Amino acid sequence: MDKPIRSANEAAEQIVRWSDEQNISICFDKAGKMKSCPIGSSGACCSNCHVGPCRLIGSNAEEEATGVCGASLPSIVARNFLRKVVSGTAAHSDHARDMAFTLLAVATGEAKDFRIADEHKLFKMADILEINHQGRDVMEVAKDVATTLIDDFGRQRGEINYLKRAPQKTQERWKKWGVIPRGVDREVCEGMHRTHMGVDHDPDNLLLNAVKVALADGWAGSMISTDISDVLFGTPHPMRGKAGFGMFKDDEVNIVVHGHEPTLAEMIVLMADDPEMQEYARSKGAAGINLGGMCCTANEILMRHGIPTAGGFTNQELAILTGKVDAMTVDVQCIMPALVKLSERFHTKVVTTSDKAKFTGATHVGYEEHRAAEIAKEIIKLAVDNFPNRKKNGYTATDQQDLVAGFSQEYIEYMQGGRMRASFRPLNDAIQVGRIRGVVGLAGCDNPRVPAQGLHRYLAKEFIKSDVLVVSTGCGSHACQAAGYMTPEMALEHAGPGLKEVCEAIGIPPILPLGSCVDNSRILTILTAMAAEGGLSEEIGGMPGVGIAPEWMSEKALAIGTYFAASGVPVIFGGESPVGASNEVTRIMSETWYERFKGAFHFEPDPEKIFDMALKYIDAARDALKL
Ligand code: BF8
Repeated sequence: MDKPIRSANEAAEQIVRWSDEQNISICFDKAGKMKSCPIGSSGACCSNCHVGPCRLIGSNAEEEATGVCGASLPSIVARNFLRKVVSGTAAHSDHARDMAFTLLAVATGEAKDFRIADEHKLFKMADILEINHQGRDVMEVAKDVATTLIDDFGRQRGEINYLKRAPQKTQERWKKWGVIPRGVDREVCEGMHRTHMGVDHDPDNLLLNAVKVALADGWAGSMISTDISDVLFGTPHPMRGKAGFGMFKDDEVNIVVHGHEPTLAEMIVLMADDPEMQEYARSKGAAGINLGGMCCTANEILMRHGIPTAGGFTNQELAILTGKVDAMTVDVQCIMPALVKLSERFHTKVVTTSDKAKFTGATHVGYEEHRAAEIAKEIIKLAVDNFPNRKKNGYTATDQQDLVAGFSQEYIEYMQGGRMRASFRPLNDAIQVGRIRGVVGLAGCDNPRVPAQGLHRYLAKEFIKSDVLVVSTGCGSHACQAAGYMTPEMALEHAGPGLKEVCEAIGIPPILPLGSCVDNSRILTILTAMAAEGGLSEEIGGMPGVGIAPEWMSEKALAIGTYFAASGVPVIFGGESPVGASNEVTRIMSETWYERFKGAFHFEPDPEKIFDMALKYIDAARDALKL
C-alpha cells in the first residue's frame, strides 16, 4: 500500500520517501507510529502534583469528574492552557531580553562587532518611550532605550511600556478586564504560581491570566525582539531570495543557521564573506562558503540579507539527509533533539551555541556577544574543516523557488505613499471599497501530523483567490515560499480581481512575509496604524482580519494566538484543540473573549471549515463597519 503524503512540499516528500528506503526514522515516521495521547492533547490530564497524573475522562467528565484533589475538568483544562501560554511567553521574552542586553552592550561599546544599523528606527522607539534623542549621541540614546526596555522584564508595578502603542479603545478593554501586564517576568512567575497545585481553580480567572501573560508576550517580548533586531540589523525591505533544498552546493561549504535569535546568525552572515574565511575554505578544497537558514533564523537572515532558506520546522531533519550540510548551528527553540543522532549517519556537525540549550553529542561553541565575530569565525572554520569529510551518502535535491521577502510595517507604509506621504490610506481605501476583502495573518508552525505545509498552501491560495490579502510569519512563510507563492507573479495567476489590481498597482506579492514568529508583533503595529488611519475600526477589534495557525505545534504559537485574541483579532488554530476536553473553556475562549476583547480563539482541524470561518469573521466585520 502506498504511504500517505507526509509533506505537501514535493521536494520534502521525496526526501521523506528516500529516508523510508534507507530505514532512517525521522519525525514523519515517528508521528505515524506514535499517536498523540487523546487525554493529554485535549487538556484533560493534570500532572501538576504527584498525587496524579489525574486523567479526567468519561461522558459526564465536564460536570462530574475531578482529580484526587477535587479539581474540575474546566479548571484543569484552563490551568494546562495557561501553563502553555506562560511557556510560550517565556520563550519569546527570554529571546527579547537577550536582544535588549545586546543593544545595551552595543551602546556601551562591549559588543564591539555590532553597530546601530537603523538610527531612524531607534529614534522612533525613543519617541514611543518618551526618551529625548534630539542632538544626543546615538549610543547614549541606544543605552536609554535598552535600559528602559530591560525594565519591562523585571517591573513589579505599573505597566509594560509598549502597551501605550495600542489604540486607546483596545487599551480600555484591557483596563476594564484587569489584564494589563506589569512586567514580563512578574506575569510569567504569577502564571506558574497560579497553576501550582491548590491555587487558582476558576477557569475564567485562569484564562484571564493567560490573556495578561500573553499580552506581555505580544506587546513586550515579541515587540521588543522585533524592534531591537531592526535597530541592530536593519529594518527589512523587500528583497529577492530563494527557498528550497537545492540551495546546498556540491563544491562549497554549506552551513545551515537554525533557531531563533538573530544575533550570532547575523555575525555568521557577515563573517562568511570575510576574505580570511573565504581563503580558509579554498585551502580545504571548497570553492566558497554557502549559507542557508532554517526556521525563524531563516526568516531573519532572508529578509535582511537575501540568504536562501531551507525551510521550517519539518525540514530540519531533511536538510541533514541531503548529506551536504557541513555544519548546522542551533541556538534556541524548535530544534529537534533528533538532529544529533541523525547527523551521525552523515557527516554534519550540529553546533549548539546557546548555554541555555545544549544537546548531548553535539559540539558546543558558546556564544558571547563581546566576542561575536571571533565565535562566528570559529564556527565557520569548524564547518570548513568538516567539508572534506562529506560522504556523498545523502539525497540530492534540486528544488529552488524564487521569492520576495522583507515586508516590515515601515516598508508597507512607505510603499503606499513614498517617503514623504507614507501611510496606510491606500490599504484602508482598498478594504473600504472591497478590492481587498480583508487580511489574514497566516502564521505558526508546520506539523508532521498533517501533510506538512499543506494546510498553509491550501489556505493561502484560497484566501488570495477570495481577494483576501495574506501576511505571513514563521513557518507559515516557509510553507508559502517553498510552494513558490511569494512572487508578484503569483498575484497575476491566482489572486482575485480586486487583490490582483492592488498587487499590480503597488508591485507586491499577494502574500507578504513579515518575518519570524516574534515578528507577529508587526501585525499588531500594522493593525494599530490601520486603526489610526481611519475609515475602518478605531480599535484592533472589529477590523476585517483573522489570525490563523493551521499546523501549530509550539507553546509559543498558543501565546501568540492568545495575544491576538486579546488584542481584538479572531484566531483560528488547526489540529486537535488543547482545550477540547472542556466545553466551558472552549466557550470562554471563543465567545466570552469575543464579547470582551472582540477577539476569539478557536480550534478547528478541518481546513475548509477554517477557511469558511475566517471569511465569516471578515464579512461580519465588514458588515459591522457598513462596508
Ligand atoms: O517561532 S513557526 S515551528 S520556527 S514556533 Fe517554531 Fe512554529 Fe516554526 Fe519559529 Ni514559530
